[in-house]
This record gives sequence, structure tokens and C-alpha cells, in this order.
Amino acid sequence: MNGNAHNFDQIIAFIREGESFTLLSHISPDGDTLGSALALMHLLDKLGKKAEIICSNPVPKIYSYMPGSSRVTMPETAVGYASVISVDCADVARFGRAIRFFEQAERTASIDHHITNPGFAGINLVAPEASATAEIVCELYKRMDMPVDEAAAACIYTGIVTDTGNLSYSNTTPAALRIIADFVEKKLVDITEINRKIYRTVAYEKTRVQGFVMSNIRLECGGDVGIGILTQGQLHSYGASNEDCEGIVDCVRDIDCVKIGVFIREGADGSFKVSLRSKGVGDVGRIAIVHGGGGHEKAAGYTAHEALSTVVSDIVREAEAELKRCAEAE
Ligand SMILES: [Mn+2]
Repeated sequence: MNGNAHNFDQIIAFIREGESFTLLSHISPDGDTLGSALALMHLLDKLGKKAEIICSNPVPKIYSYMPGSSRVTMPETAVGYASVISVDCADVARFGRAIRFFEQAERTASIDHHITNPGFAGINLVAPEASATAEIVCELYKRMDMPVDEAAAACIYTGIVTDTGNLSYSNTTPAALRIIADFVEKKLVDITEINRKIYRTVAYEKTRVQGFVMSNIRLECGGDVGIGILTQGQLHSYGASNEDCEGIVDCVRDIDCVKIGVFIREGADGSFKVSLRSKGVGDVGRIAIVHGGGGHEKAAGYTAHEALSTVVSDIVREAEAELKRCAEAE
């Protein structure tokens, strides 16, 4: 990792100088933000420090196998220590209700791999070349001469595989694969078991709600843009939760003709969460940023507060314009 040796040193000093730490994971937590926070918590435990992890949403069931996951607390029951480290959060809006812990902290640090991270903390270790934030945390273990044990390896492995589409996206770096090769060689992770838990275990409700969205898919722009839509009423009629909607946007993207996949899900407050995926042609991060969201070229999202028909017509128009821009740039 190029990282920045300087910032690694700063983070290491930050950790060594503190006694008690609050680690912040982002809203709608994924395998990387949780895996990174948990791996960092295990590191702090070993150093004899006090640590808590705060997340505005509960740990999704599929990630509950990660050692220490029961210690992830909601903002309402958290302590809030003097030293705060955010993990995998590209901006402060990602903290959700946990933002006050960042604001009240005496010292703040951020460990992240999102290129859009503006460096909002006191110390910022942002390494866009890392496949996952978990890869940076692994490097931290190395630079602190701390051995990665089985518990930490399961968390780091989870962060890397979930952020790389199970080691298949273009961000799957040789460095990421070397970390995993090392874990496998040392028998620190059971990749078959973890993959079964993450990718081969689907809730009945999720299967049905996914089937509903996929069988009602709308193809726009001659099939270039695929749109899946799910209202709160539909979500509830399947007994499904927001967590069950994870991955639907990837199924939309995977349709053979689709270049930009969209999944629009109504939230409990009536807003719409718009998730975007591209196969490489069309930068969906550009679309999301216009709407106050974020992400990158191939995966991005934003929240819309307009009526559903407007949300749909906006995204169709913007996706078409983005594909046109790419075609012209070629
Ligand atoms: Mn990540």
C-alpha cells in the first residue's frame, strides 16, 4: 500500500496515546465498515485499551458471525469516548445519528479508502488504492507489529471480500489477494464457511422480495437502463426488511442488456433511496453527487425526496445523459 507512511505513523501515535476509543461505522453498515471496526476493536483490546463500536443501524444478520459483533452498539446506548476513529466513512453524513460522538470527541481520526473522503477528521488515513478499509486496518496491524489472530482475520477477510464483490471487482488488488493468501496459509480463516454465511445463505423473505422486484423490472433507454422499484407497502407485504434489499441493485445491473442498474426503494419516512450500479461504461458516482449522494464510478447512491414518478424520470434522464457522455468521449 502506498498509503502515506506519515499518516500511518500519526494514526499509530493516536492509538498509542489514547486510553478509550469510540469507533464509528457508517449507516446501512456493510461488511467492510463492520469488519474494519471489529478488527480495529480487537487490536485495541490486545493493546489493553477500552473500545466501543457505534453504528446507527443494527448489525445485519449475515454479518453477525464476525467475532465481537455483539459489541456493536446503537448511538442511544453508547458511551462516547474521548478518542474517535471513523472507519470506511467517506463523509460525516455517513455517521447518521452517531454524528454527535464525532462532534463531542476530544480527538478524531478517520481510516478510509473512499477517494471522495475530504479529510474531515483531525488525522486522516485515506488510501484510495486499498480494496477495502479492512486492508488498511490489516496494514495497521503489520506496522504495529501486532499479529492478526483468527478473530481479526475473519473480520478483515469479510471487509475485503464484501467490498470486492467476492474478489471479482476491478478493485481486487494483488495486495488484497496476498492478505487473503497469507490468512489461508496460516489457517486463520475458513473461507468456505465464511462464503457460505455471506453468499450462500438467503432469508426466505429476501428471496421473495427480490423475485418481486426482478419480475417487475423496467427497462429504459432501449434496455441500457434497468430500474427496480420497491415501495414500503410491497416490502412489508413480503415480511421483508431493508436488510433484505441488499444486493437487489446488483441483480438489476447483471441483466445482460443493462449498462446502468438502478434500484429505488421507498424508506419509512417516504423518501426514496436510489442505488446505482454500472458495468464500467457510465460513471454513476457523477449522477449521485448531483443529488447530494456519493460513491464511485461503478457503485453509488443518494436519497431523493421527490415523488416516485419524478425520481424515476430524473434518473432515466440522467443515466441516459451519462451514457451519452461516455459514448461521445470514446
Ligand atoms: Mn469500504
